[in-house]
Amino acid sequence: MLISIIGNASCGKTTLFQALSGIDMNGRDAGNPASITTIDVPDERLDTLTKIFKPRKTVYARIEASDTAAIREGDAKNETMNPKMLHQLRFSNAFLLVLRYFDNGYPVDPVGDYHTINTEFMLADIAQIEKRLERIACQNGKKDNTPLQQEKVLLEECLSHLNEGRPLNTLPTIKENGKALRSFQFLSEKPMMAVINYAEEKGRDMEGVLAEMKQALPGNVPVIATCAKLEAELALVTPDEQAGLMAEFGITETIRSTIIQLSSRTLGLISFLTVGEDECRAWPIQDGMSAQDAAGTIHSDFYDKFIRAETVAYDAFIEHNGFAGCKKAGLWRLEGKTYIVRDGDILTIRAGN
Ligand SMILES: Nc1nc2c(ncn2[C@@H]2O[C@H](COP(=O)(O)OP(=O)(O)O)[C@@H](O)[C@H]2O)c(=O)[nH]1
Ligand SMILES: [Mg+2]
Repeated sequence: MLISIIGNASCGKTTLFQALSGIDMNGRDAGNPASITTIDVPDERLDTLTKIFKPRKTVYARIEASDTAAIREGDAKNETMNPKMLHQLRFSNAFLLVLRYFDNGYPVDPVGDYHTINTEFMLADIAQIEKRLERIACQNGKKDNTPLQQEKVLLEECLSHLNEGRPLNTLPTIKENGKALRSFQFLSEKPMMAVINYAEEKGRDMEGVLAEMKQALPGNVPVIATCAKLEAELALVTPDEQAGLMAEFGITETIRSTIIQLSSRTLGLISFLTVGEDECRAWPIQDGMSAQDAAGTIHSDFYDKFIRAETVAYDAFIEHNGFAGCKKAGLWRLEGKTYIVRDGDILTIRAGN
């Protein structure tokens, strides 16, 4: 799962990247699309299982976060978006939009900044759809082709939605026809989270600002607030110093932790767990995934040759002291292909040879 940090110039993207990654970005190539970090998702269940199984390796669910260059008004129309960056944006799973709320000499206008970027994304999608529709029109002249016709109908629906100034993540057709349209990687289809980046003033009450932003931005864009500059410093100091600074500034949870949780929610992710002496691991999957699909995330062979998933809920495993206790209590199950995996299921996949 890749989350790209986006925003306009000097809104604090690289500063927030430092807060998330703990990498000192001072003097580094700001906005280099290659600035990418892997974040382990903390999981107390996995910590407990690690104590029990003492495996050689513990692997947490992971999220990747990436810094990007600024997106400017006119980028889509003028095709001035760096192709490497556009490629990275298209392959992101979600966006973390930084909205500047500190004074840097330019007017503070977070809602306007949101609309600027949202508009660029919609224009980029419009350009992509129009190109594709032109190609379909050329091919269609030759012979009637039903899949192409269906694609055309879908794309025209997307286009008219965009032409009304609405991003594709508000179009129900997109969800229903996700597979047919996935290869386009539309920018305005991807989930967006907004981070209000405010100046470091001690004890500043951001609740009012947050409430105002939640009103002003679309309902499907969750909004959080932070002082990225302060958080970027927190990410580089020792845990003791961090605790001291957090107390001094009244920060109860780091932005890193808030963003990890918000990203998992926004992406609809849950984790199933695998255990053993070799490895204990959390596997992030989309909520609603079947046991066979979940098995496929471990190995494609597990998908192809899936037989059953031995399944125990984490809570039951703890309460009944392991697999044997769960078997006795009737809480050890053999689930088939279509079983919908739940968050915290401990799975052992049985597959054929
Ligand atoms: N006052 C204040 N300045 C910030 C904050 N976050 C970033 N800045 C400053 O804004 C400038 C641009 O930040 P940077 O992270 O490089 O922005 P980017 O262009 O979006 O990557 C730098 O001088 C930062 O120190 C903040 O929370 N408060
Ligand atoms: Mg930058």
